[in-house]
Amino acid sequence: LHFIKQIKTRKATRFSMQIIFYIPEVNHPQQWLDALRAQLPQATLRYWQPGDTEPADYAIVWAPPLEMLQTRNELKAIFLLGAGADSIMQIAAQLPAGVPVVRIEDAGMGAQMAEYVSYAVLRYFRCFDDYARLQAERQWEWHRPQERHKKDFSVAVLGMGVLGTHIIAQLLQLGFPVNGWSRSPKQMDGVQSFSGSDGLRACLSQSQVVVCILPLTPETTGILNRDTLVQLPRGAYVINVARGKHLIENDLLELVQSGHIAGATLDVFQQEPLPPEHAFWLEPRITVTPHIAARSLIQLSTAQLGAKIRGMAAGIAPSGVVDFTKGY
Ligand code: NDP
Ligand code: OXD
Repeated sequence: LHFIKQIKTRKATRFSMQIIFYIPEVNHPQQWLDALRAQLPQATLRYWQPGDTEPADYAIVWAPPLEMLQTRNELKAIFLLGAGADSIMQIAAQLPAGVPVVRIEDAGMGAQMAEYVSYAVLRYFRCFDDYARLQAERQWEWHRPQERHKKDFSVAVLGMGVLGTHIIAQLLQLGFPVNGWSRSPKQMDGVQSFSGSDGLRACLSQSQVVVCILPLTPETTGILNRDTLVQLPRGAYVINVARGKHLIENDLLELVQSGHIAGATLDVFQQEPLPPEHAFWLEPRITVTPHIAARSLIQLSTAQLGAKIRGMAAGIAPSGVVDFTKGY
């Protein structure tokens, strides 16, 4: 009987799905592991430690050490715990060839992004940033530039993918005209669609706010720079919720100081955490948040991962596979 049990256990171990998992300690790995185990009770999940070369079917990762993935040709997929694939793309050449990389799609991030951006746009439209400064000076002052009408306060949304679409829907609901820019032209009700570099110029020149929600790729790195930002009308605003490397920070600072850009709300930076000596901290027209525009939510993200992995095990290809040629 003991012998039969042993064979059964061995078989179960051999045939059970093996998943290796890694996120940096600060991101609470245990909470993620517990939620993933609830989603995938049939799987054997382990937190990857240096030196672990035991086989695995899937890897679920955020900011993984290269050593974890480099030689794992046996993987059926690498799942990211976030929407952006830029950091994994940086090590793409060293990843096992042919293993798909799958990112999180929405899973509650769309709603968070829409809230963050709407809040910032309303703040600028209603001049709440000016009132905050006036309060600091104890000034009771009606600040009325000219009357502002939403129809004259267009928002350019760079990136019309999963998250950009949520932002656009919310802005339209609030009554702001939206100009969208994407690689391929889009048909979206109520949105003027632009693409290409001429399209970017046209899109910016008719927008009072620019929102960046692009993936970081070689083509989009540094896309918010002096040349593009001066295409916005004087007094426009910048919101970056994508990646810090989209923005040339000194160019923005100079344009804010010259008055061409009236204010900026930035969630992402060239260097994170933003160094204490960075000029953005002390510039009253720049609002800084610590990369929180949209967090990967544990319950919704693990539910999505569980569904995709169960689907793959049943032969269904997952959505959200990163296109290595496009870089996102
Ligand atoms: P998607 O891949 O769904 O959408 C990307 C969009 O960008 C698409 O519309 C795409 O065009 C467009 N695009 C890509 N390259 C270009 C280009 N060269 N020129 C014009 N348009 C381009 O991504 P998501 O919406 O899911 O996420 C976007 C980014 O948001 C992530 O990559 C990540 O960096 C960032 N992010 C930031 C977070 C934060 O908290 N700050 C949280 C989560 C994500 P097309 O439709 O034609 O393919
Ligand atoms: C992401 C992020 O890409 O959190 O998901 O920035």
